[in-house]
Amino acid sequence: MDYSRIFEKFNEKNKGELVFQQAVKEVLDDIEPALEDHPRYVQDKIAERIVQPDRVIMFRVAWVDDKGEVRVNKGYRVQFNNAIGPYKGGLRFHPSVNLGIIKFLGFEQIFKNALTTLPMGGGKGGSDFDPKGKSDMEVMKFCHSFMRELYRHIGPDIDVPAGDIGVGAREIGYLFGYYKKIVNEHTGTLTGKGREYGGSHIRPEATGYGLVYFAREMLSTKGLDLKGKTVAISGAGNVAQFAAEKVIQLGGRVITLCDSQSTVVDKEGLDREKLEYVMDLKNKQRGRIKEYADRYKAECIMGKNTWESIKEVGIKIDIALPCATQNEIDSECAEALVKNGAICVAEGANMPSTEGAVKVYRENNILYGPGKATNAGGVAVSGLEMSQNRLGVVWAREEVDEKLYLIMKNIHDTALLAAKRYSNEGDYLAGANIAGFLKVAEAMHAQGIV
Ligand code: NDP
Ligand code: 2IT
Repeated sequence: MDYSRIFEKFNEKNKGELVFQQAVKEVLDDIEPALEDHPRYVQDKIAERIVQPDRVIMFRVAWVDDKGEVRVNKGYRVQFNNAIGPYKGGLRFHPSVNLGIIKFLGFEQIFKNALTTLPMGGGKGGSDFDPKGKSDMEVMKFCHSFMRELYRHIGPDIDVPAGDIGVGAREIGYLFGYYKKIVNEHTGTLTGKGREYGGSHIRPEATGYGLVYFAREMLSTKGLDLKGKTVAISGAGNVAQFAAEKVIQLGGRVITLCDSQSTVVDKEGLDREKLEYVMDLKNKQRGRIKEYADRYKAECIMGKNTWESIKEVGIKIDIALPCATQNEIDSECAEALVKNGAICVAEGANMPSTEGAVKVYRENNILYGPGKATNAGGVAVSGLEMSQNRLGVVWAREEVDEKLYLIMKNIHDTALLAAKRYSNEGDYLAGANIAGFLKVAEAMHAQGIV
């Protein structure tokens, strides 16, 4: 079987969609030994089929801004694969969003969701709408217009969207309110809802907490823990905030955060009070992270993300938690991480490391946890939110947190086991790709050629 042919053909058919190509290559590179071991998947052309979305929905989103001017954005929902459950995945609102980005995210989501062990297929959506600088009224009008089209394609057993970059509690509220209004049903068709109207405890915290639970498991395989470790985090949004909270709770020292404008470096480390300030600044005032530096006399590096800052000024760290966006760490930043003492990189963002960066981690035996395993806590608790909505119950905070921890530990152990069987011991990336793929492949095989 010539696997490079599969990728070449895929590339020809998906020209210009570079991040989608990157995500697919990463998976195809790793699953070869697992495919060789399962001739039925080769015969069924599972690899060729899994890289093609079931369905791509694109639509116009027209809305009126506060000045009365008509605005037009693009809307997307990619329903990638529902072999193991309804399509499930977030919505991203960011000016950079295009079809290739949504396809890459939807593709990653298939394997991530499979790893959670919950019955969720893969999907993703979004818009090139930029919530930054918009009033609440404008965000509401946009969300309502977005849902005016999306509602007909989603449902609790069809496709269940949630948040991602630029889509948090406020946006989910507006999206859900409009959905409920037009279908006249109060069902769990979106997750990440407020707790007052069907949301789950721990969903806001889940991605960040889950990430740190996973990092702790990785460290424990080397007899290490988080206590006293210096941690660099990128981003200052949902994932970064709660990753920081859990690191602080477990005795680590968080010294960086960033946004798309600057990085702040606080050598003393964030504490509860400083983190509460960040949460208020970002989630309520919707301000810039450099205001943190002004308030706490921290260093502020303009125009650079956390990793470029570490490369530029040389900051000693033990653990790196990229929690901003795709390809934020390139091979040079990865080299700088190694040089500055990093022993572990665990990804809160989706595909934050370039192919070159991953190569550097592998060559330097860095404990490397890939996003589709390490950030699966968010969608896992979304799955738990769906379960609670279906049952009409509310689980206690402690119960959901315990379930989240067990899911993260299981993903960790599953990835390690698959890596040992089919790839190199300790290669979490290969392990996660293989274990996620095998589950979906078996479901696709069982369901025949559809
Ligand atoms: P948010 O919108 O809450 O926060 C994103 C943060 O990253 C912001 O601080 C943003 O800065 C920063 N950022 C975005 N782009 C860049 C950039 N190019 N350079 C530097 N900083 C940047 O999103 P989330 O925290 O929800 O998502 C972060 C990552 O985690 C994404 O990759 C997402 O796909 C992934 N993820 C999210 C999950 C969730 O449950 N929310 C679950 C699993 C993964 P600014 O405000 O200036 O744009
Ligand atoms: O990338 C992701 O896993 C998310 N943005 C969360 C998806 C979800 O459905 O909760």
